[in-house]
Amino acid sequence: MERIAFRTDFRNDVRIGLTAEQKFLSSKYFYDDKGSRIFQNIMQMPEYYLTDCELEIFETQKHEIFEVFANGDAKFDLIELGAGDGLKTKVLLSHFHDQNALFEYIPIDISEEAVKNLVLEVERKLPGIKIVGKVGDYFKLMEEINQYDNAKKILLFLGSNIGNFNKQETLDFLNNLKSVMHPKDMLCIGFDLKKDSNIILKAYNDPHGYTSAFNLNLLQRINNELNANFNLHFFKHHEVYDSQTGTAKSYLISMQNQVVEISDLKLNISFKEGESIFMEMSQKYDLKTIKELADISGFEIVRNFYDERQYFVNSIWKLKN
Ligand code: AVJ
Repeated sequence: MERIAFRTDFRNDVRIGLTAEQKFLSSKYFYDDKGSRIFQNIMQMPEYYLTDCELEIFETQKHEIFEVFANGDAKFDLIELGAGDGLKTKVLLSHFHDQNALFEYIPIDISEEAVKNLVLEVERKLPGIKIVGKVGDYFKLMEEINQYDNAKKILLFLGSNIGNFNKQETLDFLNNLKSVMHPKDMLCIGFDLKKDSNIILKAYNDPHGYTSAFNLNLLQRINNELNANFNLHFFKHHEVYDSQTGTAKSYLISMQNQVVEISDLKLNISFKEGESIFMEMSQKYDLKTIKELADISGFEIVRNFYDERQYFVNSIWKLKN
């Protein structure tokens, strides 16, 4: 396993976010080792349908997916951005392996623990598969990806991770990917689709408390890493979904007037009762938006794979001719 050097902007971003008029923190900081573990709990709850849908797509359509990826030549590198525990990807790996595909799997994740476990799992359960795990921030990984230039590249960005980006970040991200892609390369993106708001709200406001713990863990991380004194009991998780725009948003609401000290930043932050910190957005899409997104960022859709209920799509893109 390799560790990619990356500059962490955590301090700066926390300062900027918590001194803004509408306080905010970036959900990309959710994934320390503890946060990654909580996210694995989220993925296992029945309410979080996204994982089940994508797993269903892979299990039922792995043959077609392989045909599209291989497109005649069975040699490629599979690079996964934000691989996490790689649970869903393993279904594909195992099938590709059975097809005697010549591929290398390069999972990249911000959590060292997650990458270590994934590499061990794959080596144990799928012996013979070439795997090189990398720890790092995939926002800064484009040069890294560029090294894999001998074979065709398949870039995987699964789980609707893209939903965490706002419009501009999405376009920047796609542009960056485009700059490291060649005509034969493909990009497979998981998009969560618009659906009944109750289903979405249940996935992000679960009765088990995992989503709440996931959000609060970022305050704990600020306590640990920047010597702050957030009292996690004084904040409550709150979820909203706008069915018109398809945007789900997570907030932490201050339950009382309070002042939090962040020693390392020499900063006191006051909260009014009811004041919110915007924590995360999870965008939901429709096919029209996905087509437009591909089009304006210079891609074309090769094929879309849906689950039975059409809750989710894995959309496979290549560079526009
Ligand atoms: C990992 C970004 C896809 O937004 O659905 C799950 C993260 N947040 N529950 C999502 C998340 C709250 C998740 N992504």
